[in-house]
Amino acid sequence: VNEPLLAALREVVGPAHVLTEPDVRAGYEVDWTGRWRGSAEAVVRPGNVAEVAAVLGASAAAGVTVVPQGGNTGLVGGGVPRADAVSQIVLSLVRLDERGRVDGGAAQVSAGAGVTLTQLQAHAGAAGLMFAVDLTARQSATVGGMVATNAGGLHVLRYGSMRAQVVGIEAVLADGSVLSRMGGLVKDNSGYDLAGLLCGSEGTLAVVTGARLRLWPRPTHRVTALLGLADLPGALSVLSRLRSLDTLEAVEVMFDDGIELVCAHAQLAAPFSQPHPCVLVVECAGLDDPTNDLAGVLSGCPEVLDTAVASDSGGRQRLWSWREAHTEAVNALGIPHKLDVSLPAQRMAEFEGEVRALVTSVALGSRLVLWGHLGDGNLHVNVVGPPPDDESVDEAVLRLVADLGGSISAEHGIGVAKRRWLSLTRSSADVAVMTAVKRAFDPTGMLNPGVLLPAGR
Ligand code: S2G
Ligand code: ZN
Repeated sequence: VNEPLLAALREVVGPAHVLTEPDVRAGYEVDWTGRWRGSAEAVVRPGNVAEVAAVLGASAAAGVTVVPQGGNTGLVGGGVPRADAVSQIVLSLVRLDERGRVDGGAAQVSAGAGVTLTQLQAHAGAAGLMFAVDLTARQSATVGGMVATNAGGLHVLRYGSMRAQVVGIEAVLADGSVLSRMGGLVKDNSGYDLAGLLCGSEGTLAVVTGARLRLWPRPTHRVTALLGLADLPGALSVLSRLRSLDTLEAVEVMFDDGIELVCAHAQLAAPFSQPHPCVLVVECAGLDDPTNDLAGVLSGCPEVLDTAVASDSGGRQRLWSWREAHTEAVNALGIPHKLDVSLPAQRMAEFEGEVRALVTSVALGSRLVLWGHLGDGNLHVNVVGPPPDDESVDEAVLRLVADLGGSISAEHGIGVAKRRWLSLTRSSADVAVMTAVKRAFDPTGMLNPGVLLPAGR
């Protein structure tokens, strides 16, 4: 144990916020799926930006590395201690949970890195506005982690990912200096887009401590439809027609085997009187009731075999329940190999067929569950069966995705999980530039080493 470091950290944040007991640290040291874990000298919880800077200073002086952590809902091992690191601390941002006053005139709000998505959504709602990013981990996911991973979620097709919501950012650099660009200027072309660069940087360039975020008009009408279809090609043709609706906010896809698993795990009744191979969750929202517009488009879609529609909040929640329960149902089966991939629209149907055959041949007897954000060309490929350290199925699926012109990580980021396959999606020129940027921000490699960039960068 590095007593001088612990003493210095206690000096900065107070003894109560330097957690060293193994059972107290445990929840911070393992990821949500149980696949990624490591051991930290301590979990440190600074209460403000100055303390974050001082923690980084003490860490640099002691030569330990730092794993920044928000809500610990990440899925690629990027927010928990590395399994193979010798001296590292977890820097938890949860105490930076300040919410600024909502600026209705600019439709913006400042939020600390530790503010949860649910808290932010409620804060914006109370001011009659809406924060646009929504994802199933909303109770725990925090603003800082969502910025660091450029989180996507359920509304990307209408509002974009987290980067599109970030107007400004506050972050502490490895040398303890503070980058503060929270003024909320919508137009500021005075040089490199540092806020945009830190979105998706996964804790490797700086520690995000706050963000200035865009808010949107809060729709007064919302309608959800569950659609039963025969296959993915049918779902894709319905999607193309749905895109004519300017109120379209979500088009999520599920398959019958995933729905069956979810019904068993979450004790849910089946969504329709008979199972359908492919099911879409479609949601439209606006300042007028979009139900008739949606019904109009669907009436022109012969591919739709079954429909359930709701516009009241309880009814909508019920129609979302099968989609929202996928992650937990898969986690309950065992430690999943989670591949979060995106495909060009015209390759999506081909990919579905090939990935099912591929997983059967590479990991016979394993369980494959597919679901995702069809509107973004993003599928979550989850395989339960192979032990965590047997990554043959991960490699096979990611190579198939790359062959079809897709990305090995659509929204979850690279983290530790996908690092070895970065070159499938990024050119050597990309990696060289990203490495140069990393070196410029974090010359000693103190910030989240082992994440995103190839070893030794
Ligand atoms: C989703 C959540 C995490 C997972 O359901 O949209 O991004 O299980 C996922 O892949
Ligand atoms: Zn997702």
